[in-house]
Amino acid sequence: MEKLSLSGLGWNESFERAWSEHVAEREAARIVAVHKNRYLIATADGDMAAEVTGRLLYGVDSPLDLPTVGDWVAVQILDDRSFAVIHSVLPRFSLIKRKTPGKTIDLQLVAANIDTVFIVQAADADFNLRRLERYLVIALESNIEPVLLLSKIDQIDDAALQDRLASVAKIEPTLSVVALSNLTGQGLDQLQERLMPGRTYCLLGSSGVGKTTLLNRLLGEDLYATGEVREKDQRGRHVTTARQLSRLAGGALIIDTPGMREVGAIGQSTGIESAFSDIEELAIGCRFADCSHVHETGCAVREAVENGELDAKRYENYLKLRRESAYHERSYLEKRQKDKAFGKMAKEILKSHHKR
Ligand SMILES: Nc1nc2c(ncn2[C@@H]2O[C@H](COP(=O)(O)OP(=O)(O)OP(=O)(O)O)[C@@H](O)[C@H]2O)c(=O)[nH]1
Ligand SMILES: [Mg+2]
Ligand SMILES: [Zn+2]
Repeated sequence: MEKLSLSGLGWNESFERAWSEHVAEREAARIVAVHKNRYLIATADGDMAAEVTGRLLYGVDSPLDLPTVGDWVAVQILDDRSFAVIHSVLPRFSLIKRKTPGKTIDLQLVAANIDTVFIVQAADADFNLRRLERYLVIALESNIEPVLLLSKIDQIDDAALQDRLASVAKIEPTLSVVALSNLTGQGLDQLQERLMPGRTYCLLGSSGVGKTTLLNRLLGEDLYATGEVREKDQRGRHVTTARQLSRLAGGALIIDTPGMREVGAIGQSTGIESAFSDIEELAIGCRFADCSHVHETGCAVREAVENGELDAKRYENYLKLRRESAYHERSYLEKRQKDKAFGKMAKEILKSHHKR
């Protein structure tokens, strides 16, 4: 085809002006909260409601490409500056994903552009090393620095606390831990010292461990609802129901999330390798390079379990996570492929209808 200049197509000065405005109208904003297809965004001009353009909504390859809390987006702010349209999502430097809870096998975005994950575990009954390992996998899969916040230390005595700290150090010697109580304020200074202006932190943990109570303490006011966990009433279990980004007076940004009922693994082989680096290291000594550490002879990992060098429960959790993560990933990819094949078939049928 012959090349035309834009003016040959009818482009004129007025379009030129409109175009430069059109481009200049894009502003950067950060997603503060998501509710179905509605977003709350923070802009240089304050917070406002926003929606994504139809083009973004229907043009994305997967829902994972739609904005989530913590995302940076390019928006166009409309006339009265109370509403904005989201045109695109900027590349993320990190992304927290998890398997959707329950039987459905799908990926769910938790938060984007996170510098540090605060894994919150209560020092009382909630404390569980195997669950801690699962959270570590989630953080490390995305190369995010994890920090363990051991909450409710007012509920246990010092000997029990030292015991907990020692058991964490045994599985993850380099993991930073802050032991704190929202009740007495103990440990909060230590946490405050870690919070850097402009950095984004994400609170992850079971329901009732005190994530929102902690956020309120950091905010210096009871801005968000907190409450007792009602064990029997599953529906009313979570006090926090939505993910939300808050800005602290010192300039740090912190995302509160609803408690996770289960921490399923999906497509997280890298995270598992990082969270179980001790096992990966032992594996160098296995006779076979592709040793699965399950039944092979000359397996250095199993040998370490047998002689007590590697905790059997940790080893079992490693195998379980590896199986689960791979199984869920396979099912997820199969489902995506079916969806895609269906989409392709639908398009072809539509095309053949048009031809007639
Ligand atoms: N003893 C004690 N109680 C605490 C502490 N922190 C929080 N709590 C209590 O624990 C209960 C749950 O606290 P929340 O902050 O709502 O817990 P959450 O982690 O936000 O829970 P979800 O929003 O459901 O995920 C509340 O009754 C709090 O008062 C603490 O350090 N010590
Ligand atoms: Mg909460
Ligand atoms: Zn092995």
